Amino acid sequence: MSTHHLSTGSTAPPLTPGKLRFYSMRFCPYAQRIHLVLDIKNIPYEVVYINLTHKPEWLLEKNSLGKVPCIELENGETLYESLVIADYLDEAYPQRPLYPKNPLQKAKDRLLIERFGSVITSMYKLYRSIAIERDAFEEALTGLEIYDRELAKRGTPFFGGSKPGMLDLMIWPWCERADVIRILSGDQYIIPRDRFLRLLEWRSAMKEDPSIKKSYLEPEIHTKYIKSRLAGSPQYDMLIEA
Ligand SMILES: N[C@@H](CCC(=O)N[C@@H](CS)C(=O)NCC(=O)O)C(=O)O
Repeated sequence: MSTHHLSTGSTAPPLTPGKLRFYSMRFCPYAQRIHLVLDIKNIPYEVVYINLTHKPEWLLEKNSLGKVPCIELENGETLYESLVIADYLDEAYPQRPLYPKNPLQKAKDRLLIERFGSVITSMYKLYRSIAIERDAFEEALTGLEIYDRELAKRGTPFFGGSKPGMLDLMIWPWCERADVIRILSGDQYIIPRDRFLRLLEWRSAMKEDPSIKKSYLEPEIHTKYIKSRLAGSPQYDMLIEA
């Protein structure tokens, strides 16, 4: 499969028998959630990358919202919305279960996945323009506090215990990108170590996991992509052109 992002006027590549099809965009954090689940569970899949500025006409047939991530099954059925896809994959491919077995613990993990939405909102405010606001940074840090406390409470290196679980994977893409704001706007946007000791240790441990390494990109690369987006022409194919 080509790593080039397909755009308007392209034709949808035919499905490969026995392979799950995943429509993605290399820099989309929601799509990364799905790469992480597929990689950690070792599910065979093929990726079709989508240019989201000049979308292929056929994308709307796969996802009427015109967004990635989206998956297509062998029978042509499609599913979209990262959290829905992630839960589907975890149930449909039972190897390496990602949620705790205990229903209450599972519900609590889901709650923390839902609540991470407010951190995502604050982070997007930061990236909306290069002239960022200190308030949005503080807001993002405040949103992250419950995750640091939760790690302390669990006393394990990952939210999932000794290995990353669904909660780890669903919040990771934004944590991988957390240093972008420092690179864009300076050292006053360093995440304070004394306030986020556990979360920063968790981040170091996450980076070492072989499945997480598969989709990992350095913050400098994310920054380059985000700058291109802020300038009005996202460089989707930046990695293959480099
Ligand atoms: N709630 C969706 C969000 C997905 C999303 O916003 N994807 C962006 C790329 S990062 C997208 O496809 N944007 C294209 C558009 O909105 O037209 C999910 O969780 O999957």
